[in-house]
Amino acid sequence: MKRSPPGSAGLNSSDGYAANIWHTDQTYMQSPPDMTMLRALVSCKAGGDTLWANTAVAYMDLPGPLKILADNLWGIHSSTFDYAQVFGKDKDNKDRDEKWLQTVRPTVVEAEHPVVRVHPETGERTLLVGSYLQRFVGLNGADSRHLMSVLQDHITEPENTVRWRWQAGDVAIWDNRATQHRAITDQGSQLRVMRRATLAGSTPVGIDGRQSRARKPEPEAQSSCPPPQLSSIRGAEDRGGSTAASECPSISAKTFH
Ligand SMILES: O=C(O)CCC(=O)C(=O)O
Ligand SMILES: [Fe+2]
Repeated sequence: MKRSPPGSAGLNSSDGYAANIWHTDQTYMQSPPDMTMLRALVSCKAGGDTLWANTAVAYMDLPGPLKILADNLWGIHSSTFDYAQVFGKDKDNKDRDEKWLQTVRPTVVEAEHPVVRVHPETGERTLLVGSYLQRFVGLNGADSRHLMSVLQDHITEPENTVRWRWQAGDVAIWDNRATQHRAITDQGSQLRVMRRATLAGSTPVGIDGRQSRARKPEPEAQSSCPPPQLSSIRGAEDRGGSTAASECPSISAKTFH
């Protein structure tokens, strides 16, 4: 199984970008991170909470016909989608967003995943969609968007979420194989500074045993990436830099959402 490189990065509200659309981290990778850790360095007096949704319970609670539909779907996830372009502070500044995207994601990375993933440790079925999903295999963009919002609505039902109000020093660790999350950017001009790190991930497997596959870059190019070095997380955080070789798809400190 291919494993993605781990990474670490800082998130500073003064940069004007926030991860404020529901997503599972880095699903454009063939092997998205298994776990993400987020630590608050500077928290807000009010606002700036984070929400998580349980994608295993969401699948379990789907009505039968929707389960059958989801069981048979695969999704194409792409790094070209960037939530910050939609909800960034300066959302009309396309030039700046384009440049930012070029810097943090110079390589377009795409992967095909089963919509229903079998959790490698618990055996639960989880829904693998989120904001990097561009379309479903065999469906056009319009149909994909409708269907995606049906699934997302189930995933993000309030009963299926938890919300954390951050205090400086808090650390959250989540299973990226069974959750989605998003920031709530209601802190106004208050500073919010976070540090994050991801752990290398395993390749998702669908209910029929088929594994996710890389679409871009070509699988050969991806396989030349070095194996993950968990010990490099700390060093990268200190440098504010990347843990992966520059030609590898999961490249820069700001790509890891
Ligand atoms: O800033 C947040 O609350 C969420 C950040 C996020 O999406 C992540 O660290 O993966
Ligand atoms: Fe994220």
